[in-house]
Amino acid sequence: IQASHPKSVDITAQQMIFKAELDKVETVWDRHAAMQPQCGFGETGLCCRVCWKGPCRIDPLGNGPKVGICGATADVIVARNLLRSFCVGASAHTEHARHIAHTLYELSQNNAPAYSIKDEAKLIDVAKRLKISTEDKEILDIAKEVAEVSMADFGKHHGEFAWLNAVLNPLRKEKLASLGILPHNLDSVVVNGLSRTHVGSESDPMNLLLAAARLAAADVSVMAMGTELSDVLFGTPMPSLTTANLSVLKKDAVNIALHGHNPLLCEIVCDVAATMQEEAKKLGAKEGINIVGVCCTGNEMMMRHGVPLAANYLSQELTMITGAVEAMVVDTQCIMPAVVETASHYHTQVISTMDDNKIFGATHVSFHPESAVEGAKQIVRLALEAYKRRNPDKVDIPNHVQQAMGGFSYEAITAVLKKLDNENPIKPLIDQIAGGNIQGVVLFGGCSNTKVVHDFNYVTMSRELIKRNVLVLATGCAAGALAKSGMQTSQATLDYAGDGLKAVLAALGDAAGTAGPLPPVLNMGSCVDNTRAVRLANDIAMTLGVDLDMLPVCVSAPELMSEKAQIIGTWAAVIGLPVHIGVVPHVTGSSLVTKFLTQDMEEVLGGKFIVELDPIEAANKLYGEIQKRRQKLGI
Ligand code: NFS
Ligand code: SF4
Repeated sequence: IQASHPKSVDITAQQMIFKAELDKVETVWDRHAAMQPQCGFGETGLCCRVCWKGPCRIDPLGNGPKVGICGATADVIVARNLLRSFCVGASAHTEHARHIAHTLYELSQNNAPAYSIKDEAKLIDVAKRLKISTEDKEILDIAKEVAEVSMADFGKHHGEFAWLNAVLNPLRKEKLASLGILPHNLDSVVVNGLSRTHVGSESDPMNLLLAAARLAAADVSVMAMGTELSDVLFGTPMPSLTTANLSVLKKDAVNIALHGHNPLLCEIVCDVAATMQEEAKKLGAKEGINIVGVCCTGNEMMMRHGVPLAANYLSQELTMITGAVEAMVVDTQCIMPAVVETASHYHTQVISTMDDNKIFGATHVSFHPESAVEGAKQIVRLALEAYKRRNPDKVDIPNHVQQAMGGFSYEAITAVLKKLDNENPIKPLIDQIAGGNIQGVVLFGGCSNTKVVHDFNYVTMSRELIKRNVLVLATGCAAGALAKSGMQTSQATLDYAGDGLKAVLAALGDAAGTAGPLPPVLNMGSCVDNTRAVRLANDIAMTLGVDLDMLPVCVSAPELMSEKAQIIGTWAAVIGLPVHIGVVPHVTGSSLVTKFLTQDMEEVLGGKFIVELDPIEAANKLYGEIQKRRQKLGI
């Protein structure tokens, strides 16, 4: 099966790729082409730069040295590189969650005036799961305790790992404990992982892989913290209709693209922009200020406020190619350094906001919880200034507005199910799975990657699976791709779903009170929000009295690239799920590591990686895994 375009199947992206050529602006695809052929040592994971005796490289074809200068084998080098990458991915999640927990704490001390507890019920629910008593306590006191227990998890050296207990089901915890890979906190597993990769430290590749599994269990815990505390501060998402793709930019508005990850920034910019609409209109922008999202910040705002999503990772530069973006406001993660160069061809102001994530060439507005409103005002003013410099001749905004429904948090899904069975909301879902109307569930997550035609695998695989009555969940750039391609609409259910799935989604749509069936792809949010799906899966598993390794549930990251996506895929396998990836990971230089990840891991943990580059074949393989698990369950 061939994609309709060599670079992207997002038609608005195709238009802007064409415009980029006319405007003589380089894009990520040009840089990808210039980088070919890519280094075979790097691709196979066989390049070691751990110490300055190196770099050392092992020839994957067996010619030349078989070990590094220190004697490290291919297996050691590959396992060490992998663990290092995972440490970086986990660190990114850790800093994200730490920031939010810290803000919650500051709020409880009245030091963060821009923030408030938007969802008290969620706070109480989180407190309970963290085993914090809430009786007769003021809400701010509960917030303080939740923040303190969360922050303590980062550096805990004894006692309970509170978020791990809240996230992993008891059976999985037992399993990890029996393997000696139950982590005790968040920060030291990362430090431990890094220290083991120092020159002359661990040279047992299997033990390095176990360290990676332990790190992954910590990572899933910290991601849950990030998501759930964000819900407390900004509200738990509920379904709402919005639009997606580059058409969401408006010719007659001051367009501000919010890009990055942490809702701490974008929430306040949204609030402040709402109060500055008149200033924009005075400048001649008839439609005022138009906020759009890019990447996971976009997902966060789409989920909670129905803010339109302009782009996922690979189309981030293309937002500016429209010539209509006044400001690209970024915080951290997945921001291509190239955005500054792209912006320089237009009037776009790139604004960085985090003191520890500066973007070279951008204007920096230092953003802090204590002074968030002032910071946000400054940002919006910079956008208004930029609007005066906009060149109308360079503006060309695609016109293919795509509807999308977002907001399917765990709570939102449970609320719909409650309408069918208030006592036991998970039962109707289990019944449909057991009866076969829903064959299984596939969670799509991860990035976009120039090695894959942008959005193509997501669209192709999801359609293929939906046709076979597999319910699809999505987060991150996967959710973005599937929003932009129309897969988060009632129409997509009518067009693509198999009969069983169609009937279920129609019944759920009735229960939810939506105009038609629920979409066949339920958007669960940003990348960090993957744990929303874990909670749902655990509910199913615990009701059935089994662990996740028995459920007909799979994960797919068919266009992944980042280290965060790598560790997410790893925890999904570590908690017992088959994980498809559509890009060859940098491990093939070690047969031991490759075999562990794709085979042996399944025997020990129940989950494993499936590498398949062809999207139809990948859908077939996941469907096969689902059937295997249905058989094990006897359904
Ligand atoms: Ni997650 Fe991939 Fe980035 Fe979000 Fe997108 S690239 S790992 S999905 S934006 S974090
Ligand atoms: Fe080479 Fe060993 Fe140094 Fe790696 S750690 S660069 S293999 S000498």
